[in-house]
Amino acid sequence: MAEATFHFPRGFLWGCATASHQVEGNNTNNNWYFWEQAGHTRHKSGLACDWWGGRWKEDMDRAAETNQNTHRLSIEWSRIQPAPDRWDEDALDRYRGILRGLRERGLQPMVTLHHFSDPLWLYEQCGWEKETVVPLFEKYVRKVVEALKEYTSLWCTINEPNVYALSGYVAGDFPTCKNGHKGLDVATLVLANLLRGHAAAYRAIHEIQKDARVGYALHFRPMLAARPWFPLDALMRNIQYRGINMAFPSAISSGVMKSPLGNVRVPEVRGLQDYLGINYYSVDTVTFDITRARELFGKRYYPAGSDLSPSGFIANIPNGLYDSLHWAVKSYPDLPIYVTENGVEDDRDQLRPRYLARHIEQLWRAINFNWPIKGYYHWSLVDNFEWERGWTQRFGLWGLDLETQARIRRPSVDFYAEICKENGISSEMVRKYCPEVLETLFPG
Ligand code: IFM
Repeated sequence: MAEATFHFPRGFLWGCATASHQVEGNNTNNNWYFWEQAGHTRHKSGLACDWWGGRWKEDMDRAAETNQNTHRLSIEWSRIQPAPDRWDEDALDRYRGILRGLRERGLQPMVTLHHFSDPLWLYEQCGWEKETVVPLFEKYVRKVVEALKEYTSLWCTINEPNVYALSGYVAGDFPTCKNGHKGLDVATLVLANLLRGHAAAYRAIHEIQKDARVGYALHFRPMLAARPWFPLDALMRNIQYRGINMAFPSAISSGVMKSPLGNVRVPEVRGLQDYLGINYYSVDTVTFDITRARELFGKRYYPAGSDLSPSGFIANIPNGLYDSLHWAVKSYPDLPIYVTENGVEDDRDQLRPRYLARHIEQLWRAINFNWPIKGYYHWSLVDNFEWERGWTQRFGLWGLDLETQARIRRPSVDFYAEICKENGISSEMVRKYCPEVLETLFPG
């Protein structure tokens, strides 16, 4: 077979994504810390990857030495504003140092302002359930952007608002207000406030920094009806699809948030995004299930025979990435798109190389239609704290030994390093790291 390479456009961004609570360690002043202490998570975050203790430096060395040219990280609100009336200038300095460190290593920062964690004081006031959160979030955003604007103009206001609202208020896996508020009605309220927060942040950032590019990261789940000919499966698929995927996109397109409980007007958010971030992991199959009242009678699952990650959390369905990007470009023609997360939990690195290869191929397919896709962030660089699932899932290119903080170089480190260096993926690489999919990617 002749060797071949799928090339990416010049200047394409290749990196990894992380989030403050998942990597920093010793984060003891937010809702997740409280949730962990109350015993709602499989493990505690503890030292995590010890970035706050300084290990971000060695990890950013790793990213740079393996040819990455960008990194997406998040700022921990509870560190910047430990109490409603107090800013922590040292914490801001620390983040300035981190972003400077990224720049010195040739890594363009994408900075997320909210990634699932809220300061404890906000949590105690039932945070995003109340519209009063909006000016508070805006104030925090202004403080951060003023402090960090020297180092980046690429901002992500809120990570996966749909996951934040639904995992908390519907599934009960994420911390909700201390009084235990739950239900789709509260989730809808929270989503509307997150939209208002996004709008306020978008305007504030642009006021401070004229050339800012501001967007958010949407966890997007393509969905299929289990039996497309069966009206109840098709209906459930549509309800789940709308409920999970469409709150933010519908509101940003039209000023009206569509939810399974009806429409909510959020006119101030209309048109407010400079790019769309897509977090893609897998595709759900949906069937009608009379026992799932809380999920509006829709059961989401992976069909038997799927290529599953070790805990069954993710199925390797690469064309779902293409479909997600297709949806994005149809919804917002010409808007730049970033794949702000994509990856798989796999402590033994058996699935990850072929997951990576096949998703990069789908990305390349999409780029060949001239869709304006600007970068790809792998989730994640090093194993990090996986929320309610604790340390049971290992998403890192690098493994983490929790006892010693040693990083373990998985084969995917070198595979991704070759992809970033080549700015493409070649048949030689695939033969070396995941020969089982060589014929799929490079037939003949
Ligand atoms: O770890 C999470 C991340 O915080 C948000 N997106 C999905 C990842 C994997 O579960």
